[in-house]
Amino acid sequence: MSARREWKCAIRHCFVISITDWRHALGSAWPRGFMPDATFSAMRQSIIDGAPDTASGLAQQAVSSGIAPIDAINQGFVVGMHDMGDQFARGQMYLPDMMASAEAMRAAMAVLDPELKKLGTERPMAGVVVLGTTKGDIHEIGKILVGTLLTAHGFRVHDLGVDVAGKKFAAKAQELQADIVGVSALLTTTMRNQKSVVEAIEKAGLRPQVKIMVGGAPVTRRWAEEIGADGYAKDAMSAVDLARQLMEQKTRAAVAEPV
Ligand code: B12
Repeated sequence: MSARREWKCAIRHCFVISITDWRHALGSAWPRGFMPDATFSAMRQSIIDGAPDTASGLAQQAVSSGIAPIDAINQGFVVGMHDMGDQFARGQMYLPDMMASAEAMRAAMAVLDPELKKLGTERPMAGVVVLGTTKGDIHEIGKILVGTLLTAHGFRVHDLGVDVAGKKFAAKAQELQADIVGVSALLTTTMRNQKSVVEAIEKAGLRPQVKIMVGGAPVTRRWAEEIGADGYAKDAMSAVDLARQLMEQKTRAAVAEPV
């Protein structure tokens, strides 16, 4: 980390601590479930600073204050990831900075992930999803978030990880008799490999029973249509809605054509 960034980081750390102290000083003066904008800004900043301890502390603070984990993620930490990406694109941040930000995001998720998953424990099984990031691509944060929210909403998710070839998606979908395959891509170069996944699933003869959804920052609805996927979702919450719609389509098709 550059000296300038380290210095900025130290000042911000004091600011975050003082926000936390205020929260304690005010005690119950803040209603449970309320989180001031300054805390969301501090979450965002902890990602830009690549500060895992601060990110983890703020995530814990959100949990103990009764904040919906998804709000902490979407209104705080993910905003930081997007800002980080913009600064990287403008040449104001470099690869090590981006890696530090990813580390901070992981620290926050380590606290928030179990909280999100708790929501799904008492739900009936909604469907089986095989999830992964395409070949050549190692971005995983968004995909993990999608998997967590699907799990929280009753889906059984098998995450194949990153840099996954089409054949591997197809083999796992066959083995688990998956309902849905979800393919993530964060690079304009690797989103092409989403098409290879569609082709591998077709080649394995699984297309009639397996729905395919795609996502990731450069992916669009139009791209999904172009490669023959069944749907696209822009974020993790929309991915849950999409997965539910795809399950409904599967059920309707099964009723229309009984075996
Ligand atoms: C963190 C990060 C990294 C980390 C990844 C760490 C990790 N463990 O994941 C590291 C440092 C490793 C990295 C490496 C690189 N990165 Co990078 N990275 C990012 C960054 C800053 C954030 C990505 C992220 O986590 N976002 C937060 C999550 C929550 O959002 P998300 O991923 O978009 O996911 C959401 C939706 O897209 C959707 N979604 C995602 N997946 C799926 C799947 C399905 C099925 C569905 C339905 C929905 C869905 O839901 C998610 C949750 O809401 C982005 C910038 C950006 N704005 O995206 C650049 C970015 C993606 N990286 C970029 C680049 C160039 C690279 C490198 C090539 C850099 C280099 N020179 O080496 C390498 C590539 C390595 C590789 N082969 O994959 C560029 C890509 C440019 C392009 N157009 O192709 C970006 C856009 C930065 C930029 N502005 O230039 N990167």
